[in-house]
Amino acid sequence: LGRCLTLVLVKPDAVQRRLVGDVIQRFERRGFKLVAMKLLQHYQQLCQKPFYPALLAYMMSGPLVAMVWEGYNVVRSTRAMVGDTNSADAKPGTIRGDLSMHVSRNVVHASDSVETAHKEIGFWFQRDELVAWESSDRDFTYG
Ligand code: DAT
Ligand code: MG
Repeated sequence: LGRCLTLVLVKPDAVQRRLVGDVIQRFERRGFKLVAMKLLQHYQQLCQKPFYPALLAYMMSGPLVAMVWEGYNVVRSTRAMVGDTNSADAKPGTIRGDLSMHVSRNVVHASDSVETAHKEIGFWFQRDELVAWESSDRDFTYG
Protein backbone atom coordinates (compact mmCIF):
# COMPACT_ATOMS: atom_id res chain seq x y z
CA LEU A 1 0.00 0.00 0.00
CA GLY A 2 1.63 3.25 -1.16
CA ARG A 3 1.48 6.28 1.03
CA CYS A 4 -1.23 8.45 -0.52
CA LEU A 5 -1.22 12.00 0.86
CA THR A 6 -2.94 15.28 0.11
CA LEU A 7 -2.65 18.89 1.25
CA VAL A 8 -5.68 20.71 2.63
CA LEU A 9 -5.75 24.37 3.63
CA VAL A 10 -8.51 25.74 5.81
CA LYS A 11 -8.54 29.29 4.45
CA PRO A 12 -8.68 32.50 6.53
CA ASP A 13 -12.44 32.97 6.09
CA ALA A 14 -13.06 29.55 7.61
CA VAL A 15 -10.67 30.17 10.51
CA GLN A 16 -12.44 33.46 11.26
CA ARG A 17 -15.82 31.72 11.05
CA ARG A 18 -14.70 28.95 13.48
CA LEU A 19 -15.15 26.24 10.85
CA VAL A 20 -11.80 24.51 11.38
CA GLY A 21 -13.32 21.80 13.55
CA ASP A 22 -16.13 21.11 11.09
CA VAL A 23 -13.65 20.65 8.24
CA ILE A 24 -11.37 18.38 10.26
CA GLN A 25 -14.28 16.31 11.46
CA ARG A 26 -15.37 15.55 7.91
CA PHE A 27 -11.98 14.10 6.98
CA GLU A 28 -11.73 12.16 10.23
CA ARG A 29 -15.19 10.64 9.80
CA ARG A 30 -14.40 9.64 6.23
CA GLY A 31 -11.56 7.55 7.63
CA PHE A 32 -8.58 9.59 6.56
CA LYS A 33 -5.59 9.89 8.86
CA LEU A 34 -4.15 13.24 9.90
CA VAL A 35 -0.38 13.22 9.44
CA ALA A 36 0.48 16.93 9.83
CA MET A 37 -1.24 20.14 10.85
CA LYS A 38 -0.31 23.73 11.71
CA LEU A 39 -1.77 27.20 12.04
CA LEU A 40 0.18 29.85 10.15
CA GLN A 41 -0.04 33.09 8.24
CA HIS A 42 1.60 33.28 4.79
CA TYR A 43 0.79 32.37 1.25
CA GLN A 44 2.49 32.79 -2.14
CA GLN A 45 1.34 29.98 -4.40
CA LEU A 46 -1.40 31.33 -6.65
CA CYS A 47 0.57 34.04 -8.48
CA GLN A 48 -0.31 32.76 -11.97
CA LYS A 49 -3.99 33.61 -11.51
CA PRO A 50 -5.42 36.83 -13.02
CA PHE A 51 -7.29 37.64 -9.79
CA TYR A 52 -4.03 37.39 -7.91
CA PRO A 53 -4.03 40.68 -5.90
CA ALA A 54 -7.46 40.11 -4.35
CA LEU A 55 -6.72 36.43 -3.84
CA LEU A 56 -3.42 37.19 -2.16
CA ALA A 57 -5.00 39.80 0.11
CA TYR A 58 -7.63 37.26 1.13
CA MET A 59 -5.14 34.49 1.77
CA MET A 60 -2.99 36.87 3.83
CA SER A 61 -5.94 38.33 5.74
CA GLY A 62 -5.54 36.05 8.73
CA PRO A 63 -4.19 32.72 9.86
CA LEU A 64 -4.93 29.57 7.93
CA VAL A 65 -4.62 25.92 8.87
CA ALA A 66 -2.49 23.63 6.72
CA MET A 67 -3.03 19.89 7.02
CA VAL A 68 -1.81 16.71 5.39
CA TRP A 69 -4.24 13.79 5.20
CA GLU A 70 -3.47 10.22 4.27
CA GLY A 71 -5.73 7.49 2.94
CA TYR A 72 -6.98 5.40 0.08
CA ASN A 73 -7.44 7.63 -3.02
CA VAL A 74 -7.25 10.59 -0.66
CA VAL A 75 -6.56 13.22 -3.36
CA ARG A 76 -9.60 12.30 -5.43
CA SER A 77 -11.93 11.75 -2.49
CA THR A 78 -10.90 14.99 -0.86
CA ARG A 79 -11.63 16.99 -4.01
CA ALA A 80 -15.07 15.39 -4.11
CA MET A 81 -15.66 16.29 -0.46
CA VAL A 82 -14.56 19.89 -1.08
CA GLY A 83 -16.97 20.40 -4.00
CA ASP A 84 -16.95 22.74 -7.00
CA THR A 85 -14.66 25.79 -6.99
CA ASN A 86 -17.63 28.11 -7.27
CA SER A 87 -19.62 27.77 -4.06
CA ALA A 88 -22.86 28.42 -5.95
CA ASP A 89 -22.29 25.20 -7.94
CA ALA A 90 -20.98 23.14 -5.02
CA LYS A 91 -23.42 20.38 -4.06
CA PRO A 92 -25.00 20.26 -0.63
CA GLY A 93 -23.02 17.77 1.43
CA THR A 94 -19.69 19.10 0.18
CA ILE A 95 -17.62 21.43 2.32
CA ARG A 96 -18.12 24.39 0.00
CA GLY A 97 -21.75 23.47 -0.67
CA ASP A 98 -22.50 23.37 3.05
CA LEU A 99 -20.27 26.12 4.41
CA SER A 100 -19.74 28.79 1.76
CA MET A 101 -21.65 31.11 -0.57
CA HIS A 102 -19.09 32.80 -2.86
CA VAL A 103 -16.14 31.62 -4.96
CA SER A 104 -13.81 34.19 -3.41
CA ARG A 105 -14.47 32.87 0.12
CA ASN A 106 -14.65 29.16 -0.50
CA VAL A 107 -13.34 27.87 2.85
CA VAL A 108 -10.78 25.28 1.77
CA HIS A 109 -8.04 24.37 -0.67
CA ALA A 110 -7.28 20.78 -1.61
CA SER A 111 -4.59 19.48 -3.97
CA ASP A 112 -5.98 18.59 -7.40
CA SER A 113 -3.65 15.69 -8.31
CA VAL A 114 -1.11 13.36 -6.75
CA GLU A 115 1.72 15.38 -8.36
CA THR A 116 0.33 18.68 -7.13
CA ALA A 117 -0.17 17.20 -3.67
CA HIS A 118 3.46 16.16 -3.55
CA LYS A 119 4.61 19.66 -4.53
CA GLU A 120 2.21 21.46 -2.20
CA ILE A 121 3.06 19.28 0.80
CA GLY A 122 6.73 20.08 0.14
CA PHE A 123 5.91 23.80 0.05
CA TRP A 124 3.98 23.90 3.31
CA PHE A 125 5.75 21.25 5.39
CA GLN A 126 9.22 20.09 6.29
CA ARG A 127 9.77 16.38 5.96
CA ASP A 128 10.03 15.86 9.73
CA GLU A 129 6.67 17.56 10.27
CA LEU A 130 4.89 14.59 8.67
CA VAL A 131 4.13 12.11 11.43
CA ALA A 132 4.23 8.40 10.61
CA TRP A 133 1.78 6.53 12.80
CA GLU A 134 -0.41 3.45 12.52
CA SER A 135 -4.06 4.06 13.26
CA SER A 136 -5.82 1.35 15.24
CA ASP A 137 -8.89 1.32 12.96
CA ARG A 138 -6.88 0.45 9.90
CA ASP A 139 -8.41 -3.01 9.34
CA PHE A 140 -11.87 -1.49 9.62
CA THR A 141 -11.35 1.33 7.14
CA TYR A 142 -9.26 -0.25 4.39
CA GLY A 143 -10.78 -3.74 4.56
P1 DAT B 1 -9.98 25.03 -6.65
O1 DAT B 1 -9.75 25.76 -5.34
O2 DAT B 1 -11.35 24.46 -6.71
O3 DAT B 1 -8.91 24.02 -6.97
P2 DAT B 1 -8.72 26.80 -8.59
O4 DAT B 1 -7.46 26.05 -8.33
O5 DAT B 1 -9.15 26.95 -10.02
O6 DAT B 1 -9.96 26.14 -7.80
O7 DAT B 1 -8.61 28.26 -7.98
C1 DAT B 1 -7.98 28.48 -6.75
C2 DAT B 1 -8.79 29.47 -5.94
O8 DAT B 1 -8.85 30.71 -6.60
C3 DAT B 1 -10.26 29.08 -5.74
O9 DAT B 1 -10.45 28.18 -4.68
C4 DAT B 1 -10.89 30.40 -5.45
C5 DAT B 1 -10.10 31.34 -6.32
N1 DAT B 1 -10.84 31.57 -7.57
C6 DAT B 1 -10.95 30.74 -8.63
N2 DAT B 1 -11.73 31.26 -9.59
C7 DAT B 1 -12.13 32.46 -9.12
C8 DAT B 1 -12.96 33.51 -9.62
N3 DAT B 1 -13.54 33.43 -10.80
N4 DAT B 1 -13.14 34.61 -8.82
C9 DAT B 1 -12.57 34.71 -7.62
N5 DAT B 1 -11.77 33.76 -7.08
C10 DAT B 1 -11.56 32.66 -7.82
MG1 MG C 1 -6.88 24.33 -7.39
